[in-house]
Amino acid sequence: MPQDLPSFVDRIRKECPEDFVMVTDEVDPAYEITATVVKTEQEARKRPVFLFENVRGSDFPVMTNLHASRPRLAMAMGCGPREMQKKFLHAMENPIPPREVNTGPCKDVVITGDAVDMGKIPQIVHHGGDGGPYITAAISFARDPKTGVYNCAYNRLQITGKAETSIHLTLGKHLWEFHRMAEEKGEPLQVAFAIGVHPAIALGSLAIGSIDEDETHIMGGVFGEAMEMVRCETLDLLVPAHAEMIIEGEIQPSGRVKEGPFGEFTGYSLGAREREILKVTAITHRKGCVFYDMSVGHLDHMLLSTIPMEANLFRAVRSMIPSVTAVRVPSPFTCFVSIEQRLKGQGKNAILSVFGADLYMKRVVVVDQDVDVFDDRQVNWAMATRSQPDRDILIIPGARGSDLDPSTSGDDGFTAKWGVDATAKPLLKDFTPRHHFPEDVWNGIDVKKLLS
Ligand SMILES: Cc1cc2nc3c(=O)[nH]c(=O)nc-3n(C[C@H](O)[C@H](O)[C@H](O)COP(=O)(O)O)c2cc1C
Ligand SMILES: [Mn+2]
Repeated sequence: MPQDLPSFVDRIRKECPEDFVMVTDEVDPAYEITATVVKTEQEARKRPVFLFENVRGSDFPVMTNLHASRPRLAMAMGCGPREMQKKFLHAMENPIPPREVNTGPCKDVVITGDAVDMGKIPQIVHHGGDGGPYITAAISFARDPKTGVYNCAYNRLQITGKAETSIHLTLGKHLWEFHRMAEEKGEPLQVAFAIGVHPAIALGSLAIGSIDEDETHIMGGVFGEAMEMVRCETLDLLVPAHAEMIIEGEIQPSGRVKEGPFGEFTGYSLGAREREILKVTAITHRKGCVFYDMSVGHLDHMLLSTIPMEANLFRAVRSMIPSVTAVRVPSPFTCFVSIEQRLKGQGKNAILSVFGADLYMKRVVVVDQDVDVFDDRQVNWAMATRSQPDRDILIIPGARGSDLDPSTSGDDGFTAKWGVDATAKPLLKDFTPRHHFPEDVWNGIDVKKLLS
């Protein structure tokens, strides 16, 4: 399977031409790209892939919004939109190690030393109030200083100099932990970033699991074959050979730089913070490289990240409750779970499983299997009619969550968490009955005939 972004976009252009929009007029990288995506979704209810050919101040065209459609993501995974969670779980459980190759398109152009200039890449500002231009689609590749195991994640970079950026490391996440280990020894942490990749790589990087789970193997699992990787120019690291662009650098063991404000995925802008510094040592890219920009906080971002999150949460709940039926992450920090509750107490166990499996989760609602977690009305109905707040709400004070949750402001992610056990008590089969009809009456009504 082709492992690059342009081949996948060519498929979209051929198979669903209405899903691709080329903008040839010059656009301003400040606000105009993100605003175009958001206004198109709001006014026309359309979410095409955009290619802005002519971006002021840069030779690179900019692509965005590729991940804003579940059918497109499903196409990249080679399955239907409803099978994505299962397919991703299969990739997590059947990882395929990468294959090192000698070279690849990401090495067409190699820029090192004084020639490195972050000012040459598009200087994209996403929302009003942002502190400056950001790279929002950079996928980090780094190795555990102790075990050598790779970790991958999206980490945003604010361009702060010719060969310098800040980096946002969520407190308590894996790259943050790597950096802590390196910092303790007074050493920089080598990190390479892939920008502009096939969605299989984007999805794999967002796998949630143990620090020992290697996301490059999960990327292979999603591809269904080993991912091809090449050696960096200035670092002892491998990166995807078919990426559009690679940025190589080192997170400094000391010093911080002002980062932000930035319009976060939560829909809020948080103020400026002091963050770690990345010194850029090389930029390599494909000839004719398209610079990918993630429309941060919008569907491009939100749809992409929910599939890996839901797959992991399903795995976690299933390890405790074999009869789990569905898991959904409908909005930031929130999870809905449905279970076929066989024994009293499994509703609460489902809440505990979710909190144990994902740092970001702060609110969990558990319902019975007759409630569709993909229908918010049904979840609300179950909460209102099957739970008693004094009995069924579980509050966990003083835990750790996302440092980007504005309600923990000032405390950077030190948060309470809450779960609602909205399953029927003691068990659904013993609960007061729902509306139903005698089967022969129901089956005897021919709606098609009535309406014809
Ligand atoms: C577009 C996008 C941007 C993100 N930006 C950041 C970021 O700046 N810092 C961060 O720590 N996580 C960010 N994330 C979330 C991480 O990539 C995600 O939590 C990842 O699974 C963490 O990897 P880990 O579990 O291996 O630590 C972003 C995710 C997406 C989809
Ligand atoms: Mn990880």
